[in-house]
Amino acid sequence: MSRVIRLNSPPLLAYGGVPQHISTAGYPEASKELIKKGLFMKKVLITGITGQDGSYLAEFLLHKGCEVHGIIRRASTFNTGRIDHIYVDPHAPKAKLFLHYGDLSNAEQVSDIIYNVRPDEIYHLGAQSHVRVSFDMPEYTGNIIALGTIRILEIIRRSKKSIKFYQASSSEMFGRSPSPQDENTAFRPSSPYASAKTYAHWMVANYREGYNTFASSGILFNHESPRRGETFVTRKITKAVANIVAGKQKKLYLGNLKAKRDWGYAPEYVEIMWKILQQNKPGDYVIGTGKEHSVEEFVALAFNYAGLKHKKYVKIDKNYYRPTDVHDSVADSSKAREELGWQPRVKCEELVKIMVDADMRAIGIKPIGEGDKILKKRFPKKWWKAEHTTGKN
Ligand code: NDP
Ligand code: GDR
Repeated sequence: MSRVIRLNSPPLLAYGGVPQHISTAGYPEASKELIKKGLFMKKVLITGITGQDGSYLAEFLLHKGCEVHGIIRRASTFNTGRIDHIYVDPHAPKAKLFLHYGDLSNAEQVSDIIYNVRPDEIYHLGAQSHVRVSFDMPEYTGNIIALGTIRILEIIRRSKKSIKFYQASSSEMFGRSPSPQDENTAFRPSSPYASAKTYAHWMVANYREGYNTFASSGILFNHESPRRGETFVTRKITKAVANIVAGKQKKLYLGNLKAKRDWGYAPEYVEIMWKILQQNKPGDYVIGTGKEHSVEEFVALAFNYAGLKHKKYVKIDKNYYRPTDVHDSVADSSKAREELGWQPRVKCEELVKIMVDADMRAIGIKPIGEGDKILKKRFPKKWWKAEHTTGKN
């Protein structure tokens, strides 16, 4: 069924209405900040708000004084653990965060949400984001990542409102192209996930060139945090270390230890997403630290930090291998450095400590504490309130 989206018509109040007041609920920095930066009541929509990046981004944009809307999926168990600490009842006069049920597989639903919210900016982070899982579910992964992106781009194109669009592109699109990789490196995707992201990435470029859509892509390299999903390798490792110290786990089963990745710290990466959309012109930006480590090095760093010898605990399970894997991956972020002032503050060795400390705290044992010190030193004006998925600090 075709549907005409008239974003210039008055907003519908189907979702409890859009409050027309300013609130800085829990974010006292926001009022000064939003006046200074001219972000007065900017309305943003985030797909994937319940994920690692979406949760940090929501917190960052609230801190910036925006009214934040997010799309969540209906689930039989709670899937809002990463944003519970910023959620307030939408009826509360100070509410600035609003959640809407939707799924990226359903264009009509997504268009209804965009029509109702009338956002100034859309941050499109929703995805089946697990590369290994994409080999098991290639069609679903393509539907959500590739077609899900097209669905939103089409809604923007048909609307009468100018909406800036951010696409969560991935270093996985480079696949086996030699490192370091920049905006001109050829894409050689080597998984269903990477192929779907590449399709979406090129469609974003098409809409930018063909329809003048303000659509930008951040080609982000791996970024991690205590809020990282527990089946991604870094979090799987840091959680295992905490569990082993607590006597709750005996072994850690992993796949390819030789693969290398450029691992950064997630809160820094969501700050740059925002910055990408504040530029005068849309474009593509490669974002990473420029340093790589193997999975085995990450393992050794995490176990050593806790005073453990990793070889005693780590076992290989071939089931975690992928039919094709990316062997190494290093960003050349020169363009972002020059145009956006990108300068990552957290090194991989420090990231490991931040994550192990958070996992220790989460299971109720005393953290070693170096990670906490790194956070204090690097982020004196820290804008996020919870380190961990559960919101516990
Ligand atoms: P997560 O897996 O943590 O979060 C993915 C989000 O997408 C979740 O909110 C999830 O909802 C939502 N989602 C999944 N499927 C659907 C669907 N069918 N409809 C609506 N929402 C859906 O990913 P990250 O936060 O780590 O990554 C954010 C984005 O950035 C992703 O697009 C990812 O591919 C990309 N990316 C990530 C990098 C990284 O290192 N983290 C690097 C480069 C790109 P639910 O909570 O219900 O599952
Ligand atoms: P990646 O992250 O595939 O780079 O995608 P992941 O942490 O899943 O894998 C990194 C590397 O570790 C190897 N590995 C294992 N991986 C997992 N998940 N589990 C294991 O037990 C294991 N053992 C070894 C993998 O083979 C791989 O080489 C992430 C996601 O966030 C994507 O959405 C994003 O686009 C890219 O980063 C950039």
